[in-house]
Amino acid sequence: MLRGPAGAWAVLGPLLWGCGLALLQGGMLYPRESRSRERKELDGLWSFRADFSDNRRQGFEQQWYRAPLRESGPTLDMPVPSSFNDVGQDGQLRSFVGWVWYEREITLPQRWTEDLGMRVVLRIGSAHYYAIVWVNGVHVAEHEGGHLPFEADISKLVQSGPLSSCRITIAINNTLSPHTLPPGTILYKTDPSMYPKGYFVQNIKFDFFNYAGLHRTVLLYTTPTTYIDDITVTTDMDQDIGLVNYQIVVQGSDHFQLDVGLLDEEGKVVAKGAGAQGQLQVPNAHLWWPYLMHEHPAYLYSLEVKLTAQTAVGPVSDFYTLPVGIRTVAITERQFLINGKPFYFQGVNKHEDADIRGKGFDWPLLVKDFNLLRWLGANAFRTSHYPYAEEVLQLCDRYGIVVIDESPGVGIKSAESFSNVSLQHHLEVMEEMIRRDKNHPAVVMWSLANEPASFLKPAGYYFKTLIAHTKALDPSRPVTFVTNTNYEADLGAPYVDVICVNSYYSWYHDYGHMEVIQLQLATQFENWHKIYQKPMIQSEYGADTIAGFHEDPPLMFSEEYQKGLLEQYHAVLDQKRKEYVVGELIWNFADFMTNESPFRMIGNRKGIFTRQRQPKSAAFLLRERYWRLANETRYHQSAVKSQCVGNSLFTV
Ligand code: GCB
Repeated sequence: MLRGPAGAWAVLGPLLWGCGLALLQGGMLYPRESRSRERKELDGLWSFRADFSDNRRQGFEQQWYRAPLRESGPTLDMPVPSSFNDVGQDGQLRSFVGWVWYEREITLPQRWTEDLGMRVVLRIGSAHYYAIVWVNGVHVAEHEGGHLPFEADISKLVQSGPLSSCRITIAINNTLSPHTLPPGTILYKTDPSMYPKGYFVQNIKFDFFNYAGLHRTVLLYTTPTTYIDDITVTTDMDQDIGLVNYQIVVQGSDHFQLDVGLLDEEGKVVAKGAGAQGQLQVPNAHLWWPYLMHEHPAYLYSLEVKLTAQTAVGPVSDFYTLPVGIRTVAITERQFLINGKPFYFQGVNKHEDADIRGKGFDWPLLVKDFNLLRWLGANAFRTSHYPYAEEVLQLCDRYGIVVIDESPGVGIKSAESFSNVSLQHHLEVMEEMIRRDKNHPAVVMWSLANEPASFLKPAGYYFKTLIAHTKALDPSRPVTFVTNTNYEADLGAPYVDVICVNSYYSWYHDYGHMEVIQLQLATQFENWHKIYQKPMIQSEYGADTIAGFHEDPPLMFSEEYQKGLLEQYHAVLDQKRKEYVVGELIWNFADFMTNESPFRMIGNRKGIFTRQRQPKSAAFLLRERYWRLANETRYHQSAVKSQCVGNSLFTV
């Protein structure tokens, strides 16, 4: 959401939020280079300062954006992308709540500042949580929400006169309120015998560290002033003819022509069209199949869009290429169908989380994670508990890893967080999320929230409205939210397409008693299914495990206990997947950082991999299971074979 001027925030201070509904304008196409578009990444070292003043408002009072940051006080070097929390040696910065300031001076190519037919756009991939942006001291954008991109057209600013450099200042506030997503509260501790004056803490109801900063790439890109603003693609099948429906939005001129071509992986044009919307037909289409479901999974076509426009400065062309996977998604009472075939989610829940960089995007980490997923035989993950970087979804498209795309609706626990103010913000977040992720074939379902207090009275209206809105924005995908509410008390469940349930039997209760898991899990499934004849996913289960701790017979926190617990779950899942259970997602792919608490030993240890991505015993167990499940379908044989070289266990 883009907002008005920054003044109000300076007055309200760091710890208050308001969430008015702004109408979402414009597209959010991933910035790709093309014959008409350039991009300049601004990753690297930025100048940085946290505003430690009592009211956290000194930066606004002294207008730090007006002049280079170094002129208003000392600065630190801060890497982008990265969370600011873990790169330093200062414990106060690690847990800082309030405004931090980032600044980068850049030199623009001369053409960008002189060519009035060029549009220069500043794009921020993710700034957690609230961000205000200035260019050369001029306010250009504000955005609420830490996991989705926002942009500002800065052409006028950079083309207004001779310019030697361009200064970008971004103030970011990680304060959460009952109406933010995720929600949080600021608690002032006022007992003078225990706390110094003004002492406060930020309370959250979710179990991951509230990392903050510029978490994803900041970049500049260009388009012509008449440009392709948005493309929406949906796909279908008619016998063996693939149908690609497209809709294109152009900005900058009403007099234009659009030509589209669909290219196969060999670069051959397989269909052509013209105009702002239409349907392309692809005879004998290669479908986009999930990993291990077909010998050639994740087939991607390229939709090449060419815009030609007449403008005051003459004819202009813009080019944009979008990867397209042709696939269908549907559900029955007992199945989740991809391309008409039953699909079983055998996968993980993840986090964007790693040592030092926190939630900062990192290519080596990403590639490692995808290699591990494929080694594991996982075909799916949930973006618990917020939308991940666009590059993550691009890799899912390329590798056939199916995604349940989750909004940052985690920790919605109080009645206040179900209020209309919160709901309006959540509606907007879904708009932003769908606008960004709608064209990814890998995304097969939207998840609106994780473990909300969906037994509270306002939850019924909240989820009914939110789900209807999401379906109106995207009628092509099922919608869910992930629950841990009792099946009889859940007021949101009637509106979801797939029931996703988290449970921690023999972990958060019946400690150490793995013998009760099978009974409790079977009862859980049966109870839900009795009321709602809908497909179900075990969306979380797991046990904290310290890598290298061994106890036999198994004790909690040992590798043996994690394995044993998983095996108990699997025994029931193996029965129920023959009925209506359509997936299992382990909690969690890797250990991750949390707030400090006596319940967490340097973070959450439920990973089957450590935070450094080394396997615990459970990873081998799950690997054996997932490859065995894959072996049960007949579509994947050659993929399984190629993965099995040198591994007799999985030879088919
Ligand atoms: C859950 C939450 C997840 C936690 C997990 C745990 O139910 O959805 O965010 O990390 O339990 O380990 O407690």
